[in-house]
Order: sequence, then C-alpha cells, then structure tokens
Amino acid sequence: MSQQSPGDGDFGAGRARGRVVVAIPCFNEERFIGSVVLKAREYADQVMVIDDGSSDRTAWVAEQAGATVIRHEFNQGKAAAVNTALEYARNSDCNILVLLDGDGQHEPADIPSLLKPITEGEADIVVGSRFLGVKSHIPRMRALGQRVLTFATNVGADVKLTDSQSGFRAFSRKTVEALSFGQKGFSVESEMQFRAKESNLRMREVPVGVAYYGRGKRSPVGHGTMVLGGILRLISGRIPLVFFGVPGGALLAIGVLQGWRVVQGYNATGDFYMGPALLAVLFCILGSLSLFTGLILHAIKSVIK
Ligand SMILES: Nc1nc2c(ncn2[C@@H]2O[C@H](COP(=O)(O)OP(=O)(O)O)[C@@H](O)[C@H]2O)c(=O)[nH]1
Ligand SMILES: [Mg+2]
Repeated sequence: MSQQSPGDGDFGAGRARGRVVVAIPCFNEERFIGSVVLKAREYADQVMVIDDGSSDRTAWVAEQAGATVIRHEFNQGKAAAVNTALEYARNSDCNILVLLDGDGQHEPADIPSLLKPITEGEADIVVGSRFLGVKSHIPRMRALGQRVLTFATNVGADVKLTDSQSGFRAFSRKTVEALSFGQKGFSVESEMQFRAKESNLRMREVPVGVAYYGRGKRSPVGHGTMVLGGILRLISGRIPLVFFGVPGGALLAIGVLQGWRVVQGYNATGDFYMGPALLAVLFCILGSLSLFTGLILHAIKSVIK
C-alpha cells in the first residue's frame, strides 16, 4: 500500500485534493465489510462505516479493518446513514466525501475516477454509473428495475442520468455543505438528482463496474416498489400540476363524456342505465379532486418559491 500523508493524497486521480473521506452505509454486512474497508483505505485518508443498527458483527469487523465506525442504535434506513456521513464530513476538514456500498458490489479501485471531475473543478456530485459505456453483468430483472427507476427519476428531475440509483458517489465540499436528506429509506439517490439544480450543484457520471454475488438480501420487487414510491412523492412535489392535474383532467373528461352518452341514450330510448351513470359520476368526482389537488399544490408552490 502506498503511504499517503493525510490531506495531500494523490490516490491516482492526478492531483492533490485535500482530505478524502470514504463513508460506507451498512446494514448487516459482516461478510464483506472487512475487505471493502481494507481496499477503500488505499484510496482515502479516512474510511468511515456507518453501521445502521446491524445485528451482526459489521461494526467490529469494520473497526478491525481500520475504519472509523459510527453506530446508529437502531436501523433508520440508508438516508439517515447518508445524513450521518454528511454531518461528519461537514464538521471535519473533509474536502471530498465518497459514498460506497458495503456489500462488495463496488470496486474501490474506481474511486480515483470518481474524484477526478471534482478535483478538476468540473463537478460537485459524481455518480458511478453502471450503464455508462460499460457492459455490467447485472441480473436481468434488477437491470430492468434500475432502468425503470432511472426513467422515473429523469422525468421529474432537471438533471438526467444513466444510473440514478447507484450508491457509488463522490461529493465536493460544496455539496457536503449544501445537502442533507429528509426522505427515509432508499430514495436518497433520486433525491440528490432532484435537488442538485436548486442547490446549484453540477452532476457528472463516470463509468464504474459492479459485481453481483449470489442473491441480494432484499427482494428487487419489494425494494424497487418502495424506491418508486419515494420517486413519485418527489415528482408530485416538483411538478404537481403535471402529476395530479393531467390525470385529473383526463378522468374528468372521460367522466363528462360518459355522462353525455348516458344522457343521449336516455333521450333516444327513454332507458336510464344506472351503472354507466354512476361510473360517470365517479370519474367526474375523482377527476375533479385530482385536478384541484394539482392546482392547489401548484399555487402553494408558486407562493413559497
Ligand atoms: N444505513 C443503512 N444502510 C443500508 C440499509 N440497508 C442496506 N444498506 C446498505 O446500503 C448499501 C446498498 O444496499 P444493498 O442491499 O446492497 O442495495 P442494492 O445493491 O441496491 O440492492 C449496502 O452497503 C447496505 O449495507 C439500511 O437499512 N440502512
Ligand atoms: Mg448491493
């Protein structure tokens, strides 16, 4: 391992860049965390593990491997762990914060390419993309899910990425000072993409590899649905008129059309069809509610802008 004095590390990215801290949010990762920490130490001045209430020996293994460990007493979700890492970085002399998964899926040797756009002054957030000019061997269902989540995030966010869900990221000092996250759970990656522009943070992607060992701990469908729920909440906050107003308007139009047909049928035949009439009323009510929700949220947003 090359010897670096803290703060002037080169770490292969070509230029001194102040202190680099790698933070690894973890939940029950005793199997992989030791080797991840050891490898990451080669590219950072400090490696931190945020142990989010693990019930296994994640914290102990991480410490043995040379990481600084911060423990949450109970499991609070990834966003809370990312917030802890950001807070630690803010209160220290960290210049670049790198986030890395603790399950061995990311290759710490990719860290220098994430640092480079920041040290060269080209970006504030660098995302390690699994889909940018690299052929990643990702199980098909997972790759599909990741693409759907990226598509949904790109619909609502101003910044467009090829991999919105990658947990492998680097943040400049400016980002560390600007961001902390409100969302619980696993939409934190998408939330960054939503908030980058308003915080005036430039996002860039660089290609990274990813490895899959056996089955993941969580079901891709259950986990993906939770993330999608978070992304839809973000979109509804960002563009309420499109999110609620457009479907509301469409439902209202269908309801009115349906009602018109019922009335016409009654005029022509004298028969009144209760089922279609109730359906028309239901569509009109739901459509109006959604339309007004969109209008009201849009108005509130304009006022507090
Ligand atoms: N802080 C925290 N980290 C978690 C939690 N669940 C998973 N992680 C970590 O987040 C990273 C990515 O999780 P993983 O389950 O591999 O997600 P996937 O690779 O996107 O399927 C790993 O380092 C996990 O240990 C949690 O509840 N809290
Ligand atoms: Mg993983």
